[in-house]
Amino acid sequence: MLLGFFLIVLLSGCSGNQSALDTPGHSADALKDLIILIVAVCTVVWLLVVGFLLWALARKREAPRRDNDAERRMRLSVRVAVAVTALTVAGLTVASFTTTRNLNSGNDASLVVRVKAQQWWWQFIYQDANQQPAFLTANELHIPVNQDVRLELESLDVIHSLWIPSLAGKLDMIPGRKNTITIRATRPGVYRGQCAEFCGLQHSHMAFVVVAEEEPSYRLWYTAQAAPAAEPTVAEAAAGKTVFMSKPCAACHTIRGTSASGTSGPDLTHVASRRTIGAGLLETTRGTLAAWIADPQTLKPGNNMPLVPLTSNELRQVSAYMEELK
Ligand code: HEC
Ligand SMILES: [Cu+2]
Repeated sequence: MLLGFFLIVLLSGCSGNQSALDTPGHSADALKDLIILIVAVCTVVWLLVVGFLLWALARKREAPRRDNDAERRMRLSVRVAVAVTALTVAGLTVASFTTTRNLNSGNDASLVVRVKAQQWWWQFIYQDANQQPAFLTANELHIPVNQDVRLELESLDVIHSLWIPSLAGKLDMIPGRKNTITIRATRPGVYRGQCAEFCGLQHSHMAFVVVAEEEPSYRLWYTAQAAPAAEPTVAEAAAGKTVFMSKPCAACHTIRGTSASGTSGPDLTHVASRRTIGAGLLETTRGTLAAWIADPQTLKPGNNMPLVPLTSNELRQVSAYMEELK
């Protein structure tokens, strides 16, 4: 009963959009096979050891015999045991070496995205065919299914680590260094990525979303993201735009097609098209946008957006503007 309960609790962690055991990703799949192989081998070894231990405990004690036959048998079994152990360890080493070697084989990726990690959010820079930046976005990566995507990983401050358990193993992001990882999703879906290296106060709120989709919908998304921001359609949002441009907001955030061109915060050109704000902290709605702008330091203490004082009218207007940035 109790065992069953623990098993259910344990196994419930095996599926979902952030699981290394539920793997629609090409290299995560290879890693999962490796995990299963190692766990299986270790289970067999453990059962053998415990079996022998129980057998030895239960055995009747005999008077020590010192004949040649018994000694020869003992020597032989020790040799066999050493050989089997060495072979097992060597086998696992080879398996893990070949798996990890094959992980990054996709160097002819059709899509390259530069990823810049910083406390505590992710900037994604989509590269065009000439390897020039096509557009920037944050905390939400879209990829076409069944294609290799090369992520070029950089960090702007401390060491971070990129991990999308459903798609690939993790890789550190080290200041002054460029690491690359190739990911491929084999079925459409929404997966979760997370910083996997403690990087300060809000490390746990440094997540992102990966949306793997069929080529046509990926193309639509790409075209929409590459376009400049939509002009406000209602008066409240238009007033919000004016407020945004006259406050420090514009010094930290870019909204393409406007005079806002700051770079220390996420690009907001299409902020409302993204599923979350605050790097996975809150689902994007008009309400959460307003809550965030009103008091970012209570929602995500220590993050690099200061509280910019606004009147309640200005807050309503700015939130209306943000909500229209689809
Ligand atoms: C000093 C720079 C700075 C100023 C000024 C600033 N922000 Fe930010 N903003 C940031 C940073 C940094 C983040 C990301 C915080 C995080 O997720 O850790 C952010 C996040 C946001 C987000 C969420 C975006 C996302 O995709 O997660 C919105 C919306 C936003 N800011 C709007 C505003 C508005 C509106 C103003 C003006 C009232 C403003 N910001 C002023 C730096 C700034
Ligand atoms: Cu981090």
